[in-house]
Amino acid sequence: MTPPKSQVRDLAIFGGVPAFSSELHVGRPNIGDREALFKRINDLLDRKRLTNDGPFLYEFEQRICASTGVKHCVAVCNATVGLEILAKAIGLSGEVILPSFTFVATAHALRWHGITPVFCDIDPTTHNIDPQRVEELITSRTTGIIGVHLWGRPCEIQKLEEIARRHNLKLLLDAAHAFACSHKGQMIGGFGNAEVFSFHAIKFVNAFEGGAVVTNNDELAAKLRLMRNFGFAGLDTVTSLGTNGKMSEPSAAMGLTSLESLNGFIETNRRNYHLYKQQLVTSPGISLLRYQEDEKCNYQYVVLEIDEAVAGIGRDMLDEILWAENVLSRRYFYPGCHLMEPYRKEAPEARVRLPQTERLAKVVLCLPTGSAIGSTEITAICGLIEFIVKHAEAIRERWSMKPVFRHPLRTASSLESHI
Ligand code: T4K
Repeated sequence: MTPPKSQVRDLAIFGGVPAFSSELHVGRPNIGDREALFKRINDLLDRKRLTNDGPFLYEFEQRICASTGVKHCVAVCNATVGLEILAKAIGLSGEVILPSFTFVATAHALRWHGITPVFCDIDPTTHNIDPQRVEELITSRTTGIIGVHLWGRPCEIQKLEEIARRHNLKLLLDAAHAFACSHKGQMIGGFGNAEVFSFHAIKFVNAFEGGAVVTNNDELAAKLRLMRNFGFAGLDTVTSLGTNGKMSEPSAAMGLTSLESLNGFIETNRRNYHLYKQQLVTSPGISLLRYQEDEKCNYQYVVLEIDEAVAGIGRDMLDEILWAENVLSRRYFYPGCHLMEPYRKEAPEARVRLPQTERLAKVVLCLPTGSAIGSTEITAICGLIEFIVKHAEAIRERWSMKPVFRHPLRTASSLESHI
């Protein structure tokens, strides 16, 4: 790490030495107890059971059921396939209402089946789907609603349940971010008709790649299990359409090992979050998204909102400066699904009803957290942000003179403005 900047020209974007000699990522995976993982890998190799309903898969599913209090867990190869299988198993068709401010997988899982995602605006304070707007979008073709617990903060479940009940719609919850979080004292997992977790590498609990559909509905769970395995109900009996959504034994082994470190991962995230919270107060115009700390939360995202009018610098400029310093911040979930293909071309009119989504997508920035960073890095990142905000005017004046900086991970298209 280099000493703190004293002048604007010390910023790496203007040719100075980057604050960090190696890159800090938002999604550096948490790695639990390697010995425990290696032991499991050895076991599965000795057993020669690599996938297809192995003992680690079974144990992983049992652990998820125990920790969420949900009756059934159907572990899958990733959450996107989990959402796809669930959409099919529960009979979604026609139109389904969901937020645009989410990872594109939520929408793609529907569109993959020929279902039309109807994007709904969000509540700017919660970043979650706005139930008031949902009802306006219901038509005779609507069959369901997908709420997303963005950043692990539960969406307005009761209001969505009530709307779904009144209109006879299915309610699915994309809980990709919300494993180990609770809502009104109840663990996420048992709400709606079913919920879907992600255990992708960058999630705080990972199975390399992985996901799980959880539900209290026996019939739905049985359907999901069949669909995950090509529809096989016996060695050579196929009773329904299916796909290959299975979680492999190495993934389940990693998932189990991650679960054993769950409390440690959450504690690290919580500590990181509070450090950011304490230290960002000296940067006006930079606000940190709050968690409801009287509920269980996993603190896995450090989410900023940049108020350009106050900070003197916009989100994209801040992002570019941080990348030059080797802080690889992320503009999740810019620009919003409705401005990604195929949705952008298929439903250009959606923009009109998504003002909050479009505003938020331009101001949100996620910072690195997890076990790959600690207090030294966080203090340096916060110091850097404070410096940038303090010198915002001088930075803006100098901006047109900066050398062209393009990180290899940032292609021209990732930098272009979609709006
Ligand atoms: N619903 C929601 C709301 C979601 O957020 C997601 C996924 C899904 C559904 C679908 O879940 P899965 O089907 O994936 O289970 C990532 C993840 O791929 C994705 O799982 C996640 N959400 C989304 C928010 O982020 P990218 O495009 O940001 O990943 P990438 O490759 O740029 O990685 C992020 C950073 O992490 C990089 O700076 C590099 C670092 N990294 C990444 C990996 C994979 C590592 O250091 N090591 C690694 O192994 O999408």
